[in-house]
Amino acid sequence: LRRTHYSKDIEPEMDGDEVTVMGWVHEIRDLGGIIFVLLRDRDGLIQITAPSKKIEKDLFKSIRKLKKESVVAFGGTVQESGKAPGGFEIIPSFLKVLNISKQPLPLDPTEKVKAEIDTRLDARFLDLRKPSVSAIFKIKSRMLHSVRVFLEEQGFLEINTPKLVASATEGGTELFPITYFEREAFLGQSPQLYKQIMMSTGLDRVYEIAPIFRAEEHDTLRHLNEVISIDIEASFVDHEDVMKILENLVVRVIEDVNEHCTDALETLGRTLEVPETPFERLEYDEAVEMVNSKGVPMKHGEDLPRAAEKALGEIMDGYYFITSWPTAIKPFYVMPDEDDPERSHAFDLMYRDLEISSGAMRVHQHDLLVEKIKRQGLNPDSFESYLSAFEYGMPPHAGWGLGAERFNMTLTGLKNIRETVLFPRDRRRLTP
Ligand code: AMO
Repeated sequence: LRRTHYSKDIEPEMDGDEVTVMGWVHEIRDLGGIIFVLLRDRDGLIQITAPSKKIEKDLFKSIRKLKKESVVAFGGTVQESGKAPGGFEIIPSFLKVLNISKQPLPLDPTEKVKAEIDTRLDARFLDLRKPSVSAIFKIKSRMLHSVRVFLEEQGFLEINTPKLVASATEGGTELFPITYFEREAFLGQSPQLYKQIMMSTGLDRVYEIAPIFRAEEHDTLRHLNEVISIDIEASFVDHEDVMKILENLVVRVIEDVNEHCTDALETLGRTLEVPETPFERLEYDEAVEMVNSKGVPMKHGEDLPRAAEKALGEIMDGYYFITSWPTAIKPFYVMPDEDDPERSHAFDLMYRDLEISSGAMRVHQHDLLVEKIKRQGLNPDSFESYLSAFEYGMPPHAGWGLGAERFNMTLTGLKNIRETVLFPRDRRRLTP
């Protein structure tokens, strides 16, 4: 028994053709003398139309006994039909039940009955059968594919760095400690130190798409404890150069998603406009003024509180950069501005009120780096293997990290980051 066609491969013009289709029983409508079964596969629905007068008695009986979400194979003849999805139906000649689904279902894949996010995540395998949920992951897959193609075109090499690590990179409080034989170790917060070490190897431009782990205690719609980070690092360039790469990447991904994910976007009711480049660049000081002008109190020198991000999101539409961040609130590896060391060459990429990427030109001088590590209250000894790469010829370099889920939120329009991860990890959730 072999599948001959997916739903998307059958057209009304195939009227009269014999096909075998496989999938899940989405819905059954039994009108007595005629039964309609909607069969669902990855890309859509197929209507199976079974009139008692036209098909064998036994077959009709077994169709009548079908249970929702059971896995079946139907063989039959394609018949043009204006009313059915895709403009065709199948008059069945055989049915094979491949697996029966238990009843009742923990949630309704036809989406007639809405479910809370926790119920959905508990029965995620069923939730993912909904077209509006699988659409998110079709877009995510295309997004990551497009990122890889774009970065390879720009001369980047894909690398893999360890996720079992010895030290913090993004500040000590957000670390997951683990037991590594006799020692303490951590889950990697960012490939930051490794991608910088790679700049001293001469490989020049690298990227990594991999999980990062953050022990964020807070429960928000924008934070998870495990996310995918798209990281790049490039040599002999500055922050402006990597900001250009980032904005061009965003544009390319949107173009590709528009071209290849038309059905998924339609399912989500989403249209994506291709943004114009260069994206607007706001200096940190200007951003603070704008936030204050909205009546949100915030001092120069603080990181943006949530209320400030929201205020900016009301003023700014689409994607924009915030540049020239205070050196004091950015990590030690960020290069201070030569003319005003209180300011740095760090930037964030925002989409309305959501930060989707951070990056910077980096400190490449060993002694300045040691000084900055100390100034942040950290011990340079715990960065020995990182620091030694700066003693034997480290070129100037810059890079960024782009959160794959937050980027996906900007494409899909979703407000809860949990929806953009197959099996999300938050403060309360470690299964499935
Ligand atoms: P940062 O810590 O800003 O920078 O992380 C980069 C991007 O990763 C995403 N992100 C998260 N998304 C959801 N939940 C989280 N808990 C979470 N943490 C991070 C965000 C964020 O903008 N080393 C630097 C990058 C660099 O300078 O190259 C870094 O990790 O989208």
